[in-house]
Amino acid sequence: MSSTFTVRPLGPSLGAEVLDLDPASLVLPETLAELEAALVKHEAIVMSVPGLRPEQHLAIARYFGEPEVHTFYPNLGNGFEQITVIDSRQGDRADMWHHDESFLPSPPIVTMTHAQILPPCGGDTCWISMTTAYDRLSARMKLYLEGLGAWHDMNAPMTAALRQNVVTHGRYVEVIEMNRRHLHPLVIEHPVSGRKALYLSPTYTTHIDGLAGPESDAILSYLHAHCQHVHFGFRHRWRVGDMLLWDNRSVLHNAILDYQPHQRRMHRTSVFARGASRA
Ligand SMILES: O=C(O)CCC(=O)C(=O)O
Repeated sequence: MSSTFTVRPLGPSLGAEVLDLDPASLVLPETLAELEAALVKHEAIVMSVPGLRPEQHLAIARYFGEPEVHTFYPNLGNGFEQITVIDSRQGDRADMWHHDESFLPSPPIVTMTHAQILPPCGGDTCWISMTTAYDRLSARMKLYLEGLGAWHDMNAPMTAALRQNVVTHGRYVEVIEMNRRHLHPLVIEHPVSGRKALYLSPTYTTHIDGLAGPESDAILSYLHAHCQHVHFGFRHRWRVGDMLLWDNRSVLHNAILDYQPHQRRMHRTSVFARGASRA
C-alpha cells in the first residue's frame, strides 16, 4: 500500500513531522493506522491541520482508544466534553515533566493537542524519549531496576502548587480528597513496539516501593538527571493549527511557561486503552 503522507524526523531520539497529508484523508482508517505506526516509531508526531474541527479531533482520538473527559480542566462542552481546554487565561499550565495522569492505574496511552492561540514567542513544549533513556542506562543499572516499582501520586504536585500560590486552597482540597496514587513498575514495556521505557517523573513519582528513603531519593535523583540528556529530547515551537500527538507510554513532556502575560490556548484530548481500568 502506498503511503498517504511523508514523515520527517525532527529530533535525535524522538519527534517527527507529518508532511503532505491530504486533510480530506485525515480521519480515514488507513491514514489513522499509518499515523499510529508513525507515532509508535517516533513517539511524538506533529502535523499542520489549521482547519481541524472538533468532530475530526474526536474521530482521531476514538481511533486510538477511549477519549477521556478530564476531571478538573474545563472542556468544549456541547457534545465535545472530551476536548479539554488548557488556556493560560484561566490559569491553566503544565510546566512540569510528567506522563499524563500516571497516578491512575491505567494512565492515558496517547494525548493529542491542537494549538488554538499562541503567544508571540515562547510556549514551546518539550518531550523526553524514555525508551532511549532506558536504552542508554548501564547494564548494571538496568539490572538494579528490574522488578522495582515506584509510587505516582497526584498530591505531590498539588502540594507544590499550593506552596507556590498557583492553586486555590479550595481546588487543592478537592484534588487531595480524590487521593489518587498508584504503584507502577519503574521500567515498562511498550505493548506495541516491545521497547522498554523508564516510567517515572519528578512531578508524580514520590518514592521507590520497598527501599529506604535516602536510597530511593538517590536513585530517583540519578534517573531524573539521566533523563535530561540532551540527546533524548525534542522541543517543538508551535504554529497555530499544529496537532501534536504523543505516546504517553514512551515519553515525558513539559510545557514551558515563558510567555506570560500572553495567552496560550490548547485543545487537547487524552485517550485510555480500550477497556482499561479507571478506578
Ligand atoms: O500545553 C502543552 O503543550 C502540553 C500540556 C500538557 O502537559 C498536557 O496536555 O498534558
